[in-house]
Amino acid sequence: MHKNIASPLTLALACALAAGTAQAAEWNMATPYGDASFHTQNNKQFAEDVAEATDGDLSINVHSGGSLVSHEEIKPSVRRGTVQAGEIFLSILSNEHPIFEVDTLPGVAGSYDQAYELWEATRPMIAELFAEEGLMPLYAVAWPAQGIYTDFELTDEEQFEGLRVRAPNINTQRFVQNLGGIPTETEESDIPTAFSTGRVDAMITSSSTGNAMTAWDYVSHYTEANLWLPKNMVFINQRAFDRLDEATQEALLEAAERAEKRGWEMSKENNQESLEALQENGMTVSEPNEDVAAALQEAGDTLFESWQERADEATLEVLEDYREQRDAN
Ligand code: PCA
Repeated sequence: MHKNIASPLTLALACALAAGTAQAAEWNMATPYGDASFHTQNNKQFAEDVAEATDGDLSINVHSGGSLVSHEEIKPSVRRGTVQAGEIFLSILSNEHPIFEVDTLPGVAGSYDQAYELWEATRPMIAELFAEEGLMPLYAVAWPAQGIYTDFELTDEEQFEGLRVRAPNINTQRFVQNLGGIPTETEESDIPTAFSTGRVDAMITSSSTGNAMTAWDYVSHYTEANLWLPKNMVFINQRAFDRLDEATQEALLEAAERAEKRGWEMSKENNQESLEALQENGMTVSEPNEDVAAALQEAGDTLFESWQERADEATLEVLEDYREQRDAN
């Protein structure tokens, strides 16, 4: 009889073991971008860093290419907590708040340094909005500047007339419209199908996405329009974070900080590599001529004005502060 009654010591040991196992957490991270993307490579490195720093107490499985949930379902899923971490193209949230589209506005941040300053200036507001939904941003990384892919040499603004252009978000669609083109929003992973089925003639995206999606199969020219440097942001479910012990939380935040730094460097390097890859595969890469540059400027000005009309006071102020600081540097 006695044998079946656990001694206090055995009980204590069992509790300790149970607590030990409960501590080891396994998270899923959903991203819409494929394995060829430097963002995905950075996220995988982040997951490795976390596993190593926590001795396996927190492991994060990165599900790339929209394989876990679709792009638009990533934020809702992380909010519900069915997925613990996610990465999105921040400006797909433009319908929710104008702060989410400031990184797809022309004339705001045209270099990596400025894009990073813009992130620092907007981060508090973005973090606050995410916190209201029980979400916590971890890091954001810019894509290389956006340019224009066509299957002809872009020399003249008239060429935009009626051109069906793939765009990654609403603001870029507005921009295409301002140029006289017909925009279609298409996920990165759907780019090859959009071209092969003849749904689009051209696209706006970065050197990186052009390279990852083998743009040379569909188009011949890349015009480095240097429109803007939009960002991806990685964020997590706050409750999932709160369930981690303090040391694990710290390790996670520390790895996130490193991922952000590394990501911006990777973006710069990937831009160079991608521009080379485009050319090696027979594409012509050039800067816009005067006529095209003037048309882009005009379409950009209209875009910026319409954003200003949509934006509330607090958001305008954040942008104004950023611009003052930028111009003082
Ligand atoms: N690549 C992503 C977002 C911006 C970019 O450079 C895309 O085109 O979908």
